[in-house]
Amino acid sequence: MSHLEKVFETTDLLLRTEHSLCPGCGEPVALRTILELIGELGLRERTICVAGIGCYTAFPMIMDVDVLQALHGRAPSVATGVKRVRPDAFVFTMQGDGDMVSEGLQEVLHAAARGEKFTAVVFNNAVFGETGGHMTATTVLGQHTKTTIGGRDRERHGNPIRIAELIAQLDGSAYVARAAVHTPSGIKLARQYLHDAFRTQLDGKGFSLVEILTMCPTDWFVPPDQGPAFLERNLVPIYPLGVIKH
Ligand SMILES: Cc1ncc(C[n+]2csc(CCOP(=O)(O)OP(=O)(O)O)c2C)c(N)n1
Ligand code: SF4
Ligand SMILES: [Mg+2]
Repeated sequence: MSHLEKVFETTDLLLRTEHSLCPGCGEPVALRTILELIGELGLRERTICVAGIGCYTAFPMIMDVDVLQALHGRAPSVATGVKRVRPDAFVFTMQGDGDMVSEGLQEVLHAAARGEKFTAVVFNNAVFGETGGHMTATTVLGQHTKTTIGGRDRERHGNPIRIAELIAQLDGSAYVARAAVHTPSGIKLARQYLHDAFRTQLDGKGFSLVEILTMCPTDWFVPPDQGPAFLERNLVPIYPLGVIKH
């Protein structure tokens, strides 16, 4: 094991520290936080992740927990089936804003309204990252993407959707929070919110969702080290961090 691996090794549920995502991407940070918690809560043998399709679809290769691959946007329905058949399992979905909010919005709304007892995790980077950076339903007004070259325009493209607030309105949701992984204190809060969402599921209280704002420097057209500042400046004002429902 190299010195670098020792420094970054925080959980043996992460099989390797190398990944195929871009430098400065926020999704690997979010993944590590999730896996650390699963290890600490002793959920390793009981965990089933249902993955959507986006850059994070590369993660099952480096996660030492069971993963089912869902079609675009359909992870909440697959997770519903898994949790109903295996109520003893710890089930979480891993989706992006494109997958959850653009492609599969009805899936997550209905799962939340039904009060399905799994945890939905959504990495919101406000773009379809994997396919080259097109606008999603969460792209903020003024944001430049491959399909909103002049910036997202309210008249032409509509307003962004705040998925966490939407889910919080539904009676079946028991815990909803929004975090970000662009600063050390942000990661600490993300960890706390994920912990509380996981506990909600373990206590059988209903549907839980944690939205995690993640950096996508590649499709924000900024250098990797500018990602956190871009997130703070452009995403946090539209998507305020904190617990929305508990
Ligand atoms: C050319 C092309 N168009 C569309 C798709 C379908 N597709 C796969 S991943 C993806 C983007 C998912 O975006 P998101 O869930 O936000 O994840 P991110 O990549 O941003 O992490 C889309 C649209 C595809 N695979 N290839
Ligand atoms: S395109 Fe964006 S979300 Fe995808 S790996 Fe690169 S930085 Fe991460
Ligand atoms: Mg995305």
